[in-house]
Amino acid sequence: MTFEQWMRSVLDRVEGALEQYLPAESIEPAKLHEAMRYAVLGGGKRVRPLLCHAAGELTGAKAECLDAASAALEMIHVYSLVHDDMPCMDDDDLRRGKPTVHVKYDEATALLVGDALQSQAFVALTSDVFTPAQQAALVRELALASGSIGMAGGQAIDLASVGHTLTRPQLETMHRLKTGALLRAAVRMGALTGQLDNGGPDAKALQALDAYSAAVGLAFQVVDDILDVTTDSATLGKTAGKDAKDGKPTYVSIIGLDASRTLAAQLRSDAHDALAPFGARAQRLAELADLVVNRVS
Ligand code: GRG
Repeated sequence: MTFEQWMRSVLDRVEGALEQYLPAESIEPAKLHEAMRYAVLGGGKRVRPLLCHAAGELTGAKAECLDAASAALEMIHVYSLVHDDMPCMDDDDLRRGKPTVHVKYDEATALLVGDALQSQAFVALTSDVFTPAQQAALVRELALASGSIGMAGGQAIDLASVGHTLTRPQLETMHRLKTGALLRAAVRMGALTGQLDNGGPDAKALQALDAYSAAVGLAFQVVDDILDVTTDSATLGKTAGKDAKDGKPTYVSIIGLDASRTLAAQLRSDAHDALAPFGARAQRLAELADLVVNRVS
């Protein structure tokens, strides 16, 4: 199977899983469920589900478990986007090429969409496709990655940094939490699902996967900063040039465009190196590192 065919089949599965784990619009409160589905379905690159599936395939996880874990990861990710776009945070009106949730609906609905998606993610993780041990491990992994020592903490640092200069290590810490933690969780949750099936996690393999995730997570952010200044809003599906306009420190503002491109290439190579212990079995993860660095939106 080519990488494109593999991606297509995973993306189809993930779309089906999101359909399955999101409450139907016919269920009351219908407007909230409609808005949750508007936010989640039919858009986005689904990078976290792809990482989860690739890592799970490496450790022999069941596809239906990876679908549920992927749905949970994507719901947490979309909750963060919906809240991040609200006027009290980034105040953006375009996301995934569509009006943001508070523009399409209203602010109270956007707040509730994020809240409810967060809860629904944990409903998916406690579905009966998982054993009780898997449920506990996955819930802990996702809760830690999305809370104050993960994504929400990174967002707090981000908001506090507007208009200030950050050092490169400070910028790195912010991104490690804000975007890196959930990307890392995607890889770990995929891997843990398989390893728990096969009788316990392998610490060495998880260490190698963490090194891979650290490189991919940072590369994702460096590329995001590059695209923010080199690509138009229509291609990005979100407002381009927003970081500079908002006075946000970025890799481009701190080290410049050329050095940012060099850094992204270095991180791609670091990600590949981290996968060496797995050999050809890690092919999909390696291809995903390439995708993250070469993406144009
Ligand atoms: C509100 C608790 C809370 C957290 C928000 C992740 C985040 C924290 C905000 C997103 C803002 C942002 C643009 C971050 C830069 C990197 C990033 C996460 C981009 C969006 O993720 P993609 O590119 O989006 O994976 P798609 O739409 O493809 O899923």
